Amino acid sequence: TTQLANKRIVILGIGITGLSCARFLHRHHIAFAVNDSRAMPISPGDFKHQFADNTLVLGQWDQALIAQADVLIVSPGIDITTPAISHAIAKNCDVIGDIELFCRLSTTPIIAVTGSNGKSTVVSMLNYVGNGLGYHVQLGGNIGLPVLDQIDQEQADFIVLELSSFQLETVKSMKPLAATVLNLSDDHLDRHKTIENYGAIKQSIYQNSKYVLYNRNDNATKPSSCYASSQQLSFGSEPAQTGDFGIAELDGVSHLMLGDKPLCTLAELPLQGVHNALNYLAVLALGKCAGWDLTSMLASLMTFRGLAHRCEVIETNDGIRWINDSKATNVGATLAAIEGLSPTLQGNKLILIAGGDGKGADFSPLTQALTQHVDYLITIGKDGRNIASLRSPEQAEKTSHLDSLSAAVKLARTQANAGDMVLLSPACASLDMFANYVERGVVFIKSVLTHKERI
Ligand code: UMA
Ligand code: ADP
Repeated sequence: TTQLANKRIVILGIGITGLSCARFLHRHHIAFAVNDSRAMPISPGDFKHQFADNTLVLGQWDQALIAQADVLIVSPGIDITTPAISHAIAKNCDVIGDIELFCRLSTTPIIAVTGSNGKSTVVSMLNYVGNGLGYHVQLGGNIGLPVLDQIDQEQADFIVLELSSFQLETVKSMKPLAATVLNLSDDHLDRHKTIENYGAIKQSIYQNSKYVLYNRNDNATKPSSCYASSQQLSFGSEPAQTGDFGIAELDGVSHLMLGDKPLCTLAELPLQGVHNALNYLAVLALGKCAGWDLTSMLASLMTFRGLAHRCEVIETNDGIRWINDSKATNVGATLAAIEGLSPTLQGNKLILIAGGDGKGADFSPLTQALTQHVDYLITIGKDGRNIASLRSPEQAEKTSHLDSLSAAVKLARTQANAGDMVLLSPACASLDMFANYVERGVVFIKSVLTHKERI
């Protein structure tokens, strides 16, 4: 931490990340100031209690404070191109995030995961498997565990980092042991503007990584030529070459494969759907890069249950398959849910509840799935009508826009019979109607269960 001594440090944002940065600096007796543009993200009394006489400025960007900073530690949700901030940043100011600070201070080998979808699932599986194998593995980043909260603990064997595009924007000196971009689909374009820009930010995770893992089915994840010095390996949904991971039919049964070596059947894996098969392959490939034993990883993966709000089945006794996929906050996740789950319908109906804040995304990649696999579409939220407009004119009677999620559940209940599936997979962020995707998922579950009690 000597590199921070005598520097004027300003933390922008006092959410989960800002608080962890403040706690870290305070633990190390390094002075700092905090600036948050919202009126009351923390009470001044609480701040003083935790951080003594360090400065707190709330309610607006303090351009004078920002202008005199040597180091600016920016929270991921804050766009530094915001004029009030960008104009104030001095030329020689070191603009970083908590992840960059962690990378400068830690020597723990990093397994770094990004992508539009599957990050939390993949990093949770890696954490589960690595610890199950007897390694001391830490988990941090966008999953909601700020890394600086972990840095002063006993050194781990590995740290698994879930990294968002927002976090990658301020990372400069990370040298991962292994890094992957799982996939790329429209997301966060309200901030990153173009898919090309968003993709380039995601690919920066490959910089200085010993091993680079990409998705053969998604060209945007293939490392651009500037990352050619890393050792590359890949995963994909078709048979793979030696050293790569894939899926192959052996005697009519689908298997996860390493080259021509079968690893296990898809049917025996706890998480179903092609997207989850790819997630398993990514975990096995990253674990292999870390030197973890493949057979032990496979055994461990058999007991990993999925995370809540990701294609999660709600237990009811009404015979309807209610699925909570509230974490589907972009088009790619909803497409994966519809395509992954519709083969299990076996002639029954799929009723989809979608909509919310689309974050500037183009919904048209959903058109085929919405017209061919979805029997009844119920939309909600700010951009719900844009999704509804993708249905064909003949489907107008089986397309409704409603103003609440509980009303959507009620309508779904009138449309569904035993065996049918009702899927909440919004393809949108929840922030126009809910605090976050967790609250949206909880409201959905409660509405489904309340309904059940009335039956
Ligand atoms: N703030 C301002 N002005 C602004 C915007 C924010 O002052 O214009 C302040 C807020 O008042 C608040 C603070 O900044 O006090 C919040 O900072 P933040 O938005 O960076 O949120 P954190 O609480 O620090 O959480 C962040 C990630 N949030 C975002 O990227 C938006 C969390 O990911 C992450 O878990 C956490 O750091 C720990 O790493 C959330 C997320 O939605 C789950 N991520 C996106 C996603 O997964 O799609 C990228
Ligand atoms: P992230 O952390 O990237 O948001 P999650 O594991 O939380 O990823 O899953 C988010 C959403 O994406 C869920 O709806 C989930 O079902 C879906 N999903 C998970 N893995 C994939 C994948 N490999 N491809 C597409 N969608 C996926």
